[in-house]
Amino acid sequence: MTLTTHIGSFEFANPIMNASGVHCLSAQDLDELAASAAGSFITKSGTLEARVGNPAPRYATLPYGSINSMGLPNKGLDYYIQYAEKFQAAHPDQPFFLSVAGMAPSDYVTMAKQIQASSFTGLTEFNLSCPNVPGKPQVAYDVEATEQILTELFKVFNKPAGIKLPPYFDLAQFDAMAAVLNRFPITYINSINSLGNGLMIDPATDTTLVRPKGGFGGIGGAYAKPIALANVRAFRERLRPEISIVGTGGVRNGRDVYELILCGASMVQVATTLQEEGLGVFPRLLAELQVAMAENGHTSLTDFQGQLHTIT
Ligand code: FMN
Repeated sequence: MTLTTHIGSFEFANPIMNASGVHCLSAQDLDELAASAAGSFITKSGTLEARVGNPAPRYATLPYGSINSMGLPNKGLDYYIQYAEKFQAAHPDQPFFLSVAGMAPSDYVTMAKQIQASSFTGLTEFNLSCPNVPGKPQVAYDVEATEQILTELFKVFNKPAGIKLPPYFDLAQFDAMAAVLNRFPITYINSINSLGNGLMIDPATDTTLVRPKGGFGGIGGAYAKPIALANVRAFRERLRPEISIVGTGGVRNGRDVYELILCGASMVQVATTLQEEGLGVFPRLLAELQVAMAENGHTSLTDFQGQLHTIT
């Protein structure tokens, strides 16, 4: 059985990795991911300046997942570019992902120029979907703003690029966003970011579980799974076949990984379950994925990737 997968021209030994935001803030975190069973890793979304993020409590474990309002705490883009250059030089055969997020539309172009000028040749993920920075909307809910950002970005950037998207809920949104994405030289999309602006209440105190934004926060974990499957499937049906999909959201076991691939994902990311379980989640998910594949008679990911059956 082989678990090899591809995003653009990059090959990975297996399709399971962290999602940006969990176990990826510092060089030590990233080194630990790189040495783990994961097929690749991605950095925390870096912003132009380092950020401390929102006041605590800003993460809570829920019965079926998590709520977070971290507010993009990170060490700043320079830190992650330096890490990426150094790691790449030491491990040229281990491709990985650099995530970046803008505080304003112009930030994306500034960051793209910096990465373009660096020696990093891996995959850059432009996060257009963070729900947790007070006063900043999730850019990719605005089709025109997204198109403008991508237009400016691809004038200065020609390295492999991915776009992290928020969850969409209406087929017209998939049509509109896919039409825009298809016009740009995008290597992959990543669906989905957290379900933005959920609210959870502590029954003992009638109080919100997180402090920022009056308790509103991004929801991850099992709550996100059906939405993630639908987003991966809907984009796979609409995007140019050369644009790969990273499926993120709701992964708790190997069958969840299998289903995201069945919907069209080439790579699968895990946030909440990694946060709850630690790095041991990767060998567990890999073993469970192989069981799910064997049960269905598959020996490689391409045997079933994108081959969801529907009822006719
Ligand atoms: N997504 C990003 O693109 N950039 C981030 O910096 C980021 N930070 C996160 C921090 C935490 C604590 C969590 C739980 C999620 C964060 N996310 C971020 C979203 C995750 O990458 C992921 O898209 C989302 O949680 C859904 O996956 P899950 O169901 O496995 O949690």
